[in-house]
Amino acid sequence: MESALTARDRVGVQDFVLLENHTSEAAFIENLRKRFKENLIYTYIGSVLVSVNPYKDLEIYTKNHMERYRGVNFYEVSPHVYAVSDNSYRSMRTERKDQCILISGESGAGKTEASKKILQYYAVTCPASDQVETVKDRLLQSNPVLEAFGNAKTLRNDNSSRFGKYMDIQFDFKGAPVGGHILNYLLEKSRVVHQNHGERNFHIFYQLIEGGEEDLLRRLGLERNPQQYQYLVKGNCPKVSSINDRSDWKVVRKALSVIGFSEDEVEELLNIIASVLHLGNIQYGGEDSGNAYITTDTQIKYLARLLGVDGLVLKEALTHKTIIAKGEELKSPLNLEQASSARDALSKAVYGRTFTWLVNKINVSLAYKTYKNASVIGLLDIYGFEVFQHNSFEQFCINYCNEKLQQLFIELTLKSEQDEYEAEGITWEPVQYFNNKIICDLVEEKFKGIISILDEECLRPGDASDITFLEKLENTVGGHAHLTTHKLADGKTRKVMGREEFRLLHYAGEVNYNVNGVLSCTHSLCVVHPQVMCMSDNKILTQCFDRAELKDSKRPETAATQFKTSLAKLMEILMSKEPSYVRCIKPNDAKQAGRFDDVLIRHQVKYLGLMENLRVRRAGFAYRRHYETFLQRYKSLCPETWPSWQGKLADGVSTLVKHLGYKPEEYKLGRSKIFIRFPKTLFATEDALETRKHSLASKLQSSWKGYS
Ligand code: AOV
Ligand code: MG
Repeated sequence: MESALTARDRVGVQDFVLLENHTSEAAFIENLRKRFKENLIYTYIGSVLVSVNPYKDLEIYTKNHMERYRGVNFYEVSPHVYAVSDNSYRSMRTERKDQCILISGESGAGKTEASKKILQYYAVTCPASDQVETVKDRLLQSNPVLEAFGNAKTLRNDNSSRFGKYMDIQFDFKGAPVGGHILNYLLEKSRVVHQNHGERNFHIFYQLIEGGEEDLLRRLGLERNPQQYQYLVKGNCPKVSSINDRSDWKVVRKALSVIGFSEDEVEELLNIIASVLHLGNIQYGGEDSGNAYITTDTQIKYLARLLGVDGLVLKEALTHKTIIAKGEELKSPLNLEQASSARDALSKAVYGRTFTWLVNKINVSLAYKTYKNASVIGLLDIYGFEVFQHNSFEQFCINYCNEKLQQLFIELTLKSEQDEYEAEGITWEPVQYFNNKIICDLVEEKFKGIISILDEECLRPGDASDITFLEKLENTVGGHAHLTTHKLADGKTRKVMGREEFRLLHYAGEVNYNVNGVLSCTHSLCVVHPQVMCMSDNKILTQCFDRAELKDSKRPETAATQFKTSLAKLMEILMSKEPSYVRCIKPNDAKQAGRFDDVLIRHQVKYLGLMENLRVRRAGFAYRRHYETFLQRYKSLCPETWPSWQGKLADGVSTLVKHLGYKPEEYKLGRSKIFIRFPKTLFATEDALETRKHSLASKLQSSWKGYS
């Protein structure tokens, strides 16, 4: 049998705090690599779980595995996302404190997969009743539905989340999951009308076209060929080898009915999806400078039928703009370019609002009657940090969201660590962090943050444009250490950057953002669309486009401010709960199994602040354990504590470590835990335990031989 020492050589340590050289980044990466090679994708830093995406299915998510982690102490089993799930669950039950699990990492690192594993763990291991079975099913089935409508293939990830998601799982007093609630954050709507090369629109479009039954497609006026649709051809990537749209379609259809969608509702939902495709195929005639007219009447006919609106009214809305002045409606014709963007704006609005409707509908189906008495575990799975060749307003929001999450991580890990040392009465030295608050402030500060400046330009009447926004940015925050524009201080221009770009130095790296279209992106919808859409016969659309909105003359909030406000609320929710962390790492950019790209991984280790995290965790003491746990595990090594210790736990531990020969400088006894300074001390004890087990086993064997 392999000794504990050689096993450590081969598979590394399962908690980074046990590394001999804990300040060495090289040692950190080496440990990750060793484990990754052995398919050990999980490693702890104390209680933080680090996960490396294996890009292949591992046999570690079976029911047996789940059982192994159920009710077992964190450190007694190998690191796993189930251990984190179980730990949160038990804290919720025993300490009666709401929990949250925060999953972070860049696009493609494995956040969504981790969140699904956690949900599955609860669905399988938590107590259940008949009614609970339905809730469990609905919780699980909400995933394929939301992914169909809110995920898409990007260059970074074949199943990339294009919306942020925070999900509360509610448990009753018996610890059974009884309900849930989902908050969604800013869907990347621009994808509905445009995709970068090599990317796709949202999965649902392809699923419907590939998987939809013949008569369904006929009713919707769709052909079974994605290439026919302008909104699906921009990325030139209709098929993805890792995705089976046809079978996914079946999964989604089934999920919709498990969640409780009626046949009528599904029909109306699909009418909307088909309408978006028809909208995309509307073509205009007319000169650039002249008035646009619609040349594709078939599309209008389908749209009128599917949406239940009058064809002429729709045509008018797609070629004219309506201004209400002094209570009177004034209509003026649009030119070609304006008309196309009016069409695209309508498509984005329809899709975006339908998505929100979908989330609300799922929430109704997950609602738990006596929510107030429930305990909660919140799961946060957002879109990860991403950089593309072309980054727009939406990437800006996605990356800003990641900044906020990193900020939360910094504040909470630092704080909770400090609290623990204080609570246990142990002195320690604070560790220096790179604090990304400076970047969060640059984005969100009142009056001089980027969002404030954007708002100002959005709401300013007159000549405001994307470029005046950029100029204002230059004038207000041009000198900021984390922001660059193409203008240099001496008036010259920077070659590496376009005229329409600004660059942010994020905690995770540099990103150039293009301001082209940013103003129209953040502006609210012009009034004509709600007007047409509330006339629709489609019940979903009448719920999405409310007549009341037409009367509301208040200045609408911009999309940027709405996003900022919703993030602030999210941070409040998370702060009110006890957090656990899963830090996901992407091993390579090729989405390939077995490839461990050093440079890429080192970069992530750096910006996720894992080394600092480790240093804080090690500040003084590598390891800590509750007296009870420590005694339970090692009591067999000391005749005085074995088989059971009668006195106080602290005295038992004290007796045990003295017997083991721990020197006073090697450990400290806190109020409820023992703190061990060096990993080697614990290793020696682990090895002693191993040796004892072996000698017991061989004694047992030889005594059996005596009988035979
Ligand atoms: P993300 O959520 O972090 O990216 P995903 O969770 O979607 O990333 O993971 C991307 C892909 O990696 C998945 O589709 C799987 O193929 C694979 N993968 C991830 N985790 C595992 C695992 N534990 N076991 C096997 N395969 C895995 V984004 O949503 O783009 O930020 O916005
Ligand atoms: Mg995701």
